[in-house]
Amino acid sequence: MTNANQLLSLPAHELLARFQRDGFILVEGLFDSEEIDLLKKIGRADHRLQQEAMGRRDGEGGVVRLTVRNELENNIYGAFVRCRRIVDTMERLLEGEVYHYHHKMILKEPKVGGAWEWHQDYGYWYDNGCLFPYMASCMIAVDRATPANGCLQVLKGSHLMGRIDHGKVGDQTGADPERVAAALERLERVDCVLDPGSAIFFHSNLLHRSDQNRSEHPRWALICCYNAARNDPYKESKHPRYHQLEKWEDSRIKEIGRVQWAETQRVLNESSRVVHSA
Ligand SMILES: O=C(O)CCC(=O)C(=O)O
Repeated sequence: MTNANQLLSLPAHELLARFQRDGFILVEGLFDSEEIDLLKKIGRADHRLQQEAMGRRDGEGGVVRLTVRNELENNIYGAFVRCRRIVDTMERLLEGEVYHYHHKMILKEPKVGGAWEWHQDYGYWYDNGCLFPYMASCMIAVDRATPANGCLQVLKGSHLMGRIDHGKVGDQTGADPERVAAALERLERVDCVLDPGSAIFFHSNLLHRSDQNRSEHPRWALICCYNAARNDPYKESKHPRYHQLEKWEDSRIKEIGRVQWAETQRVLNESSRVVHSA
């Protein structure tokens, strides 16, 4: 695993060569403890985030829950999506300007969090008018992710297979099981064990999945998804066409997060005072 300093100082061609060979880059400690604590505290207290979460049945009797957003607000989620640490890296990996395609919080709760079938993100995004797989995501661990709580699993090098046909599995769309089985015999499966604040950048054609969360521990993750500006979709779809992404300095995460957390606490205290005095 690369640590954040090594990542930022790697020559562009080395980083790119690794991404092109494996289809992913794991980065330890991309965000520090204050940054990730703010994201966790704000997310856990965010009723709107949780109310707007949608459930998708997983075909194994579980349900995955996630909140997907196309819009960026002046809040901590927006600060992560816009931060240079992610966006500049994405631009190195996708070899040019990127824009925000969407972001999502995965809410994999203890005991009930559902599984994800093997899929490629481009298996879904292909239908959105994106001609090329010049798309990638950065998944940031909010909680520690391990095999026990259903961490992400990836099939190293599988992005080189190109886009695989996808079909329905439960409410999800999964990659053709016959090709996945053959790939599993040939490629290395990697469990992405991540501490809070660590992250994985991954190619949109990389096969990935995760198990249900049968543990006592939540496994939340923020996934920021980008498309290359030169891959502007040829038609409207549920995710946006090209629009310029305003990049923010990394320091904005703490600045905005501290203010948002103070406001969140004020509202929480206010409502607990109302409940107690009722
Ligand atoms: O969180 C996970 O386990 C997988 C999420 C995922 O694959 C996705 O959102 O496309």
